[in-house]
Amino acid sequence: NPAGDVHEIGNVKLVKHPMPQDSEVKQVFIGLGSNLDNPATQRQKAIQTLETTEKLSLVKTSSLYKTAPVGPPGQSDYINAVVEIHTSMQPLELLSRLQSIENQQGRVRQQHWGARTLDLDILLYQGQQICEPDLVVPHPRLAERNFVLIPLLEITEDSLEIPGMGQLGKLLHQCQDNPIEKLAI
Ligand code: A4P
Ligand code: MG
Repeated sequence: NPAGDVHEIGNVKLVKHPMPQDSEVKQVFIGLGSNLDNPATQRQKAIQTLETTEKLSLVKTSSLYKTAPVGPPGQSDYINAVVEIHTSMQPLELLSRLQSIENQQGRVRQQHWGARTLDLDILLYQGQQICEPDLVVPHPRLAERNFVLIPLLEITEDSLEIPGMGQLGKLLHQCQDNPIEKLAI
């Protein structure tokens, strides 16, 4: 029955409609990175904004990690963290919401992999693989980056399956060591 399951109780008909796909809540992990303009404050502001964003709820937040920069030399250390959210936003809608949060916090795109006030990357979206011009999920460089894998492991588990890449614990084992320090705050 395309209109949903029909159950009859006495002479009362109950129709159970399937939830429309778009309103389903998805489990998503987001990577935060900042190395400009007081990174710890940037991360705090970003989390506050996420907490008050519609169609999104914050589930878990990793510790802050101080990490050595990957990319152009001469940049300051980064602060990295990972958060788990539940959202009913579709992937591209979420991406554009995250980009507007980046812009709101003064993100200026200059150099590829260059210094930034705030970078919000979609690491994982409900176990899905997405390959669109503006969005690739899982984040393609996730497995090379201990500053993503370590905070992700802190709020998940070794056995987490990264679609197309393998288990989180194994990826971390194979990943190159880049200086990283867990902060007590
Ligand atoms: N895009 C595609 N897939 C995604 C995704 N899964 N999540 C597109 C977010 N965006 C995604 O990103 C460029 C474009 O990627 C976006 O327009 C979006 O459509 P951007 O944030 O504008 O530019 P970017 O961040 O400079 O480029 P990119 O390639 O995303 O850089 P990465 O890979 O994020 O690296 N070192 C340390 N220690 N810690 C860091 O956090 N981050 C970077 C940036 C370099 N070095 C670092 C760190
Ligand atoms: Mg980015």
